[in-house]
Amino acid sequence: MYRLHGFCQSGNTFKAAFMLLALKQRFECVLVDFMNGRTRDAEWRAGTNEMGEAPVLDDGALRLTQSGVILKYLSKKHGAFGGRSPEEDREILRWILFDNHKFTSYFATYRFMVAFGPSKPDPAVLAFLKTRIDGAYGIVDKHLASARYLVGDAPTIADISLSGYVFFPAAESGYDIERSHPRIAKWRDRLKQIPGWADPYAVLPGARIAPKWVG
Ligand SMILES: N[C@@H](CCC(=O)N[C@@H](CS)C(=O)NCC(=O)O)C(=O)O
Repeated sequence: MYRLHGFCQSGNTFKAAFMLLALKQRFECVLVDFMNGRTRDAEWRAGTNEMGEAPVLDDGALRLTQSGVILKYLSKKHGAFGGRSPEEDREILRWILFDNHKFTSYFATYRFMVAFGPSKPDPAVLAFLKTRIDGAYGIVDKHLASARYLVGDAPTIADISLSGYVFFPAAESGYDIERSHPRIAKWRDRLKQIPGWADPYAVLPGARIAPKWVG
């Protein structure tokens, strides 16, 4: 059985969980107590992930980190969600790189600061991040004007990667994609139809936290 290390606020962890659910694979969750600094712990880094990040996936003795690597590994191993040609394979990588650099990273940072951060965020930092989110979300929203999925005509690991954070409640980020990016909202709703999909808070470990600084 797979072991997925992560926590319920983590959309990056959800990317791996969504893939495992869609593949109908059983997995056990290992809570990473991120909110109390676990990923900064030297012992955790030495034993689990030198990069100090969740998710981490164990497949027996094999330990994988970086959601993109995990998705690619699972896609190859189970022969699913990998696209239908070498061209689609390259496109998938292109979107996963864009996701890790821009689509997920700014949004995840913004949401962490406004929902779960230890102190009231600096408005100038939030304004900067919001500009970066608007840029990345605008690009994906435009792409989805003529496509049901990011690559090809069926869901791939590109969709699973970019959707990691779009299933969380808008109240956590104050970012209402139904209003700001309706094509992303519709794409999110299509992805929810993939058999196996479940709400991140229903499948990932850890306690829910009420948003702290939104508004
Ligand atoms: N590119 C990484 C990002 C992972 C990531 O940033 N994970 C967050 C939790 S959602 C984390 O552990 N952050 C620790 C830190 O930035 O110090 C991936 O896709 O796996």
